[in-house]
Amino acid sequence: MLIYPALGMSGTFVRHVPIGLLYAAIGLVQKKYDVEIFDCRLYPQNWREILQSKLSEIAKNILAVGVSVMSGTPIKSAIEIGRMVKSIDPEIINIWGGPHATFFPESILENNWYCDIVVSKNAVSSFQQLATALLENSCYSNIPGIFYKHMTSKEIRSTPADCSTFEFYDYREIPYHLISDYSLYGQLDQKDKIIFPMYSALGCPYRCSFCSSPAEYNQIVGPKWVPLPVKEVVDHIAYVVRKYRANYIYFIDNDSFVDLKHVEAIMDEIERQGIRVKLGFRGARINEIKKMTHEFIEKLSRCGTDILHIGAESGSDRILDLIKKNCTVDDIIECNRKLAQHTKIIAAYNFIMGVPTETYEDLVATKDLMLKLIRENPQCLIFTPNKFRPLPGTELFSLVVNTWGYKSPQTLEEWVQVEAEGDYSDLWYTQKMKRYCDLLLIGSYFIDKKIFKVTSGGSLFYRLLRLIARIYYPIIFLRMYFSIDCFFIEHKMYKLIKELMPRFTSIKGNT
Ligand code: B12
Ligand code: SF4
Repeated sequence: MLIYPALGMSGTFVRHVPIGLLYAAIGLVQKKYDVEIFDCRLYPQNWREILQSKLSEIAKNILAVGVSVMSGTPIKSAIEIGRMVKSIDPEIINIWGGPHATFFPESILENNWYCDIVVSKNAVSSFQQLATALLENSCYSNIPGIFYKHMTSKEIRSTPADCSTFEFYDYREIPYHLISDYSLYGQLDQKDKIIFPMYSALGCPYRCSFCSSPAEYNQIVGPKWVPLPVKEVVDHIAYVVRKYRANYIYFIDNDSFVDLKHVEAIMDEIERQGIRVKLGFRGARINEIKKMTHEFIEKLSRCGTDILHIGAESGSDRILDLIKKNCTVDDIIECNRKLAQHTKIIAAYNFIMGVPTETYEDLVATKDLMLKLIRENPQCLIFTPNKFRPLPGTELFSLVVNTWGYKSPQTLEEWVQVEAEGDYSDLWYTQKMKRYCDLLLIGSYFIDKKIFKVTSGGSLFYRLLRLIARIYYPIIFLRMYFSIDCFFIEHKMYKLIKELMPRFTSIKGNT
């Protein structure tokens, strides 16, 4: 049984198809093993009871439970799942995979009795070999990318993963049939959207100093960014449109626009095949948008693109330089003006805050940039800024270790706190900066009036949110404009709401 855990605040608004689990299942389905997927996010209020009874019912037939784990809040529910599984039947093997397992496998096994094996990195083939070894009761210690505790010594042992190539599977191998109802997935209250996440390219050639990708692709032999064959991408789109009535494709590439000709060829093929579908891209950089012509953007728009997630990151040239974004603040402004002319495409900006050496003035510059982007492109979105987290293997990690003696979280419980919206503050945050980060966080929810742009307000939940946004907008605008972060009771209220929110779901208006 493969399980997707409950997520934190971001999971309240976005619930995309758990393709990490579908990919992990590829090798198992090839071998004709029985695989079932359980997605805790579908039952926000009572996933524990439902899972408990399901597991109890079929415990004797379960060889292993596999959980997909991202860093942060998902770890909390993954721990609960592990404990539940072991309390039902200690013989069931509990395996963790996913991004946290890939980046920090040891943190999962140390001092934890509820997880037996971790599968890191290119997981499809390793997971298949592991399942076979477990079924045949044979040794799994030589399978690449596996971490486990030695039976007697309890020492953590591992076999290096083979990371010299990207893991690529033909779309026909993805076992989409393991999910019975795709209409349960989506985002916000966008009821009519059937969203399918998909790759158009793998890897990333850039070296942003805060990001885990450069370390992740370090061992790849050859190019660090590989575009998938155009025909394969578009046939994949046509397949999910035809078979699962998908009407929205989210390209989850780290970066889709390294080679503009590749994207253009995909658009041409979509037009040639006459596929009617909306498209979203989550990986776009300013230096790439700078190269886009109006004709190129028009083609994106004509073929259905309605959103580009763009890494703007900071309003300070010094910080942009430090994090290696290959762009200046003026470039960001110029690109925003260019995109503003294409009204069907929303420019959605990501920001990062709390970067080491960032000053209060840098944060104010970021706020000024946010306001300018909205002023000059009223339809743009400002995503909630990510709080900088030092990830081992990144360039900035060495800086914070050497300068501030930073130690990364050691236990899983500590990793739970490492959330983009978390309340943790690192050694280089002054109280003044921390307060300002809180202002930017709360401000980002309201300042672009996103609730009116991306939701229909059809359900009670979203009608209420819209009302709150309408009343609060003038207050947060003044706070941001004049940088007033004192008596910030809104942040305290936000923290309270954040605790309660994940118990409910507001996806597609179901609360
Ligand atoms: C879509 C997405 C989301 C979605 C959630 C996904 C969903 N199903 O709804 C949303 C929007 C909610 C989200 C939120 C966040 N995300 Co996100 N997200 C992604 C994204 C773009 C795609 C994930 C995906 O589907 N990948 C495709 C699948 C095939 O890959 P995969 O999940 O890694 O699965 C493979 C292996 O990990 C493994 N595997 C997966 N599960 C399992 C289970 C078992 C048992 C086994 C054996 C193997 C296995 O098998 C697969 C094939 O090898 C990735 C970037 C990327 N391109 O991967 C970031 C990424 C996963 N996110 C990231 C981050 C930082 C975040 C946020 C903190 C961002 C934020 N500002 O809030 C939040 C955190 C959420 C939380 N803590 O609750 C980081 C990971 C950080 C980490 N250490 O966990 C990534 C890698 C982006 C990056 N480079 O920084 N995210
Ligand atoms: S932030 Fe984006 S562009 Fe930069 S290295 Fe990471 S994945 Fe690549």
